[in-house]
Amino acid sequence: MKFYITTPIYYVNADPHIGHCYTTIAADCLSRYHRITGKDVFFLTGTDEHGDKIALAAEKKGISVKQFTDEMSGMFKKMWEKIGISYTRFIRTTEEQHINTVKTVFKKLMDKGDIYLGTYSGYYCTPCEFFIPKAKLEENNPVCPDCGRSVQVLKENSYFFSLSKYEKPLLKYLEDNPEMIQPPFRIDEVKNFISQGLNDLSITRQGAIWGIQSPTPEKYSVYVWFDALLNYLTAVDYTDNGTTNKYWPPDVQLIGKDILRFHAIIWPAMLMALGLPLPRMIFAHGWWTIDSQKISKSKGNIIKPLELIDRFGVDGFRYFLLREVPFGLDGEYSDEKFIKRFNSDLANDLGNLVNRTLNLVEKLFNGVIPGLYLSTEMENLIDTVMVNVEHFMNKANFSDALVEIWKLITQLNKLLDTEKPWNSSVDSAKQTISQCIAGIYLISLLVYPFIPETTRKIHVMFNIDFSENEIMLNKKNLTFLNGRKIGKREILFMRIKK
Ligand code: ME8
Repeated sequence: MKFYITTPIYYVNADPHIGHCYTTIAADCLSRYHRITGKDVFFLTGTDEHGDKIALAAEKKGISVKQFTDEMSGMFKKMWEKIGISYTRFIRTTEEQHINTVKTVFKKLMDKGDIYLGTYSGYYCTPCEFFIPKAKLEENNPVCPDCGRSVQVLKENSYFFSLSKYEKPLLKYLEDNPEMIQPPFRIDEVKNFISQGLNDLSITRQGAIWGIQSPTPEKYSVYVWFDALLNYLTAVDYTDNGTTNKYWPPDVQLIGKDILRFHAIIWPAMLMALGLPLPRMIFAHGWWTIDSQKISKSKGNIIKPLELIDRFGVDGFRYFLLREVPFGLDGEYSDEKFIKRFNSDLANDLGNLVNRTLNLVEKLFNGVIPGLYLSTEMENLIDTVMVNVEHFMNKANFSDALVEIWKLITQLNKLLDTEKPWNSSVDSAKQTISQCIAGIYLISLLVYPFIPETTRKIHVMFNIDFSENEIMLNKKNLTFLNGRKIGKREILFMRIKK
């Protein structure tokens, strides 16, 4: 019943932007969902703090790298607090425990013969932290094939990880376990890449100043990606004996598609070399774009999360990101889309349902919930929605899970429209209202992983003690709602004018 979920650890050379929030909110949503279905969740996120570009960013600011990484890592923590990220562990690659893990793994693989000394001759892209094979470079134009920036020429002694040795075992593993790579359309890309042949990977840098020292006679820095990927092992207390705590292996590793090869090729090969079980699912989501360009610091087309949160609230922000675009595909960001989604789904559908229902409880029943009733039709709909939400959440399909939940919201709004409890007999009004109350309560649980602050607000309006630890997704025992005096009403989502 354990559930281990990770996000990438983010580079600290720039403030968190909408893309970083996207992956982290998605991981938070899955964590919350699995918690309220009774799992023991371990949710890992953190910051990636080594590499020349971090050292350069600190130098530019005129402060020490230590001070810079402390400050920037703190910015990420602050942002996660602001948007309700319920992580279990925030890891930093500059931590002692992590440095030890990297050295331990390095030594182990050296002892095994999977790390050896050689010479690297080729190109390196510092912004991408990527060794570029000669075949990938256009003649006379040595720029990075990924980011288009100029590359550095390197010729130096280096330790190598014998990635090529794992080419066949990895292909076989992916044949046997295709579900490890999600969404399913990504697996061919990974397999094709492996089939073209894997080169051994240079995993040390001679000149790099800011990195973990290799446990070798020469004083080299460990390559940042070799260092960074191992954070997922540090967090589960990897030891010299090769053991971990109960959370290994990861159940879901969320990443953006930009870093799929690192996670779907190098990472599993490292784990195979260590003799550890591989992650159950590596999910590469798409990019938020503007004019079809990836939103990124280097492109300078950043969308600032705090500005959106000021306008739409934390839940408006979370909802948009999880609902607007099927997880896995790219999504073009626009203000208009944001406003439309907010007004139609949150203000009109959910907000109105809650407001109308509680207004009627006040007007018709002196603010006391008038009984508990669910028609067979509504019971069936709830059962179907619960089953479908589970199905979609197991596939990290957030938008379809929300579509399911909204079916229930739409149905209850329809019920109010057709039954018109303000204009019907007391008995009929009781049935309609109590049905809406039960429905809203269940909706408040179903939306909790996505928009937890809204759940809290609904519970306060229902006059229920709100304790996140006690939220459980089951529809049994709603009797505590019966005869309860409701609390003070508030508007959940104010319509936004353009
Ligand atoms: O790659 N749309 O860190 P990073 C969606 N440190 N997601 C986006 C995005 C966008 N426009 N821009 C960024 C690194 N992301 C390494 C990872 S892990 C062992 C080391 C998200 O700061 C997405 O999850 O460049 C992407 O993979 C990640 O931020 C890259 O963050």
